[in-house]
This record gives sequence, structure tokens and C-alpha cells, in this order.
Amino acid sequence: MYSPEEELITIVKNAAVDMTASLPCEKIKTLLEMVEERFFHVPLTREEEGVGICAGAALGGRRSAMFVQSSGIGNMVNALLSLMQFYELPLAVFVSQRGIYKEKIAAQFPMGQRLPAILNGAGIPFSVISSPADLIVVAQKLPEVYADSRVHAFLLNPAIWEGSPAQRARQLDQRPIACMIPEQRREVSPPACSRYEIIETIAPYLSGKAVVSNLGWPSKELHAIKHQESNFYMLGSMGMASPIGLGMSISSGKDVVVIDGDGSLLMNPGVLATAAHLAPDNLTILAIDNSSYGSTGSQETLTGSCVDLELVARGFGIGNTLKTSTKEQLTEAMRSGSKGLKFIHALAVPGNRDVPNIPIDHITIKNQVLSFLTT
Ligand SMILES: Cc1ncc(C[n+]2csc(CCOP(=O)(O)OP(=O)(O)O)c2C)c(N)n1
Repeated sequence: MYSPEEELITIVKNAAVDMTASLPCEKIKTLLEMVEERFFHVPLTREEEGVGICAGAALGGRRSAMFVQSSGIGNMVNALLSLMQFYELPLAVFVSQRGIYKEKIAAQFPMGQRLPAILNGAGIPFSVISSPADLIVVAQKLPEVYADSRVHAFLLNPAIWEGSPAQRARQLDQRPIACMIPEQRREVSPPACSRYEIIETIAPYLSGKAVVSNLGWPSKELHAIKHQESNFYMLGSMGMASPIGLGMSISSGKDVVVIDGDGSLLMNPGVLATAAHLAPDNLTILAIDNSSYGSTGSQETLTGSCVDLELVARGFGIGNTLKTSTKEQLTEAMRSGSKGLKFIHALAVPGNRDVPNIPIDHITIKNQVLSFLTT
């Protein structure tokens, strides 16, 4: 018996999509369940994080597609523009468009109804899919998304799924509730080095690895200290460093190191939960914590007062965490060669080193990293 969910999944498979990421919408719950079963699938904590993970996955040679609710587009626009479109990376976004058909939740109207205008304003191309007959449009457009390396949204009207024989209720099983009691807080000495000195110290351990460096001064400092073609210099999209590195690590056998910042991690901390869940054995997240937004004038972040990023990582399920405040501890942390997801919380003093801008254009950066990860 015909089911629109089956047809869409076949179309997506035919376009050689090999990874999906989603954050649920009730209107596509059956579709999502089937997507989870049929594809390598990443459950997200926030839609924006998914854009970063899909960007990293694209750099690792994967074709990914996201499944989100229209409200989720509000959480994605900056990453879609300043990461995906900027670096010319492909992403198909299937959007369950709310507020337009038999909508019972008033809060869905503003975002759902204005979605086409928002996408138009943002310069994100989209196709309106109003009925199963329109799925042919997806079949026509989807291969172009990957051939031309661009972003395209498919707005799925809830009417598509009405009367589908595939509709089913998810079986809820009894799940254990995670309970991790962190070790006693360890005393560490105050930080002894700046971000620049930290990158200098870890530089010998970056050779032959893909490195994602946070936007602003961290990228410029890494470029000045140790340029290599496997460095992905972020030039925008704050909060996306760890998602990009996670996407790379699940798409490539190469080791990946992320140089993130405290302000940026606080913007998307949920990625630590997603990383713990996926548990790649080739990812190190180095959070350089200078308790400030160093690139914008060193305004204080909350890691100086109430947030311990190592405990955050542990709380989100990453077991292998280390806190460092000296070059020796940092060297030891980078050297300890055990495979597995690692989170290094490197305490730093604020400040930027006066280094030149990166003289490489963004498309060259992308192509070099793509070539490193896929060959
Ligand atoms: C969404 C968004 N908000 C704000 C900015 C401005 N901005 C660029 S870098 C940065 C600070 C990043 O701080 P952190 O991650 O702690 O790294 P640090 O520069 O201290 O190494 C900010 C606020 C931005 N680029 N994007």
C-alpha cells in the first residue's frame, strides 16, 4: 500500500544521502521513526548544532539531510548562512511546516506562517511540498543540492501524511535514567598561559590531524603557529566548532581536534551530550577557557564565576575529561594516547597575540580539509 513516508525515504536514499539528523516534530513522528531506522541518524539537542554536525560530515564526504520543525529554522538561520552557504557545503533540510494546516497550537502560527518570507529574506531556496503528488519535486531537486553544494529547504505540509497507512505509535520502552555523580572537585592552580601559548604547546600533537579552530583570534593564532591544510579555520558561525568537529569525526577515520572557546561552548553546550551519545573514538575537544569572549574585547563569561566546563562535559556524559592549567599538564593530556572521546578543559589567562589575518579564502580552506578527510 502506498505511503508518502516510504516514497520520501526512497527519494532520499536514491540521492545517496547517508546521514540524517533531526529534532522531532509531532506531525512527522512516523517519518522520523522510519528515518532513524533506515539511515545513520544523529538525534540533536538543538537544530543549529545539527547544521554544524552536517557541515563537518560534508567535509568528511558524507551527504546529510536534516528533519526539523518550522520553529527549528529560527534556531538555524545563522549557521545555515555563515557556515553552510558561506563555505558552499550541501544540506537538504526537510521542514515540517506548522501553522498552515489544521493547526491546534497557536504558538506555531507566527514562525510557521512566516517561514517562506523568512527563507526568502535569508536567501535560502526552498520548495513547497503540499501533497504526496508534490514529492516528485523533491526527487527532482534533491540531487542538485549535492551536485551544486547548496542549501535547500523542503517545506512539508502536514496534509501530506494525512491518512497514510504508515502512521504508527512509537513503542515506549523503559529506559534507564543516567546518573553520574561527578568526582570530588579537584583543586587546580590558576591558569599560567594564554590561548596563544596553549596552541603553541599542543601544536606538535596536531600534525596529521584535522583541526577545527574557533572563529576570531583562535583561528588566526593557530594559522600563525601551525598552518596545515587539514586545519578548518572558522571565519564565522560562533558556537559551531565542536559540532563541526563531531560531524568530521563520525564521517572520517582521521583523528579530529577541536579548539573551542568557553563563550562558544556556552552557546551550544548540548553538543557535548550529542558527542557523548555518538562516542566517536577519534575526537578531542579542547576547550580553551579564558573566562572571556576574547575575540570581541575580553568581556567576562560565566566560566569565571559559576560554570565549570569540565563538569558540564561530565554531566553531559563524557567520561574522559581533564582539566589543565599548566603547559606540562596540557602536554600530558594531549600525549595520553588512549583512543576515545576526550574533553580537555584548558584554563587560560585572557588576551590575544597580535598575529596577521588568515590569507586563505574560505573555499580553499574547505577544499583542502575535504581533500584531507576524504583521501
Ligand atoms: C552568533 C554570534 N554572536 C556573537 C558573535 C561575536 N563574537 C565573535 S567571536 C566571539 C567571542 C568568542 O569567545 P570564546 O568562544 O570564549 O573564544 P575566545 O575568543 O575567548 O577564544 C563573539 C562574541 C558572533 N560572531 N556570532
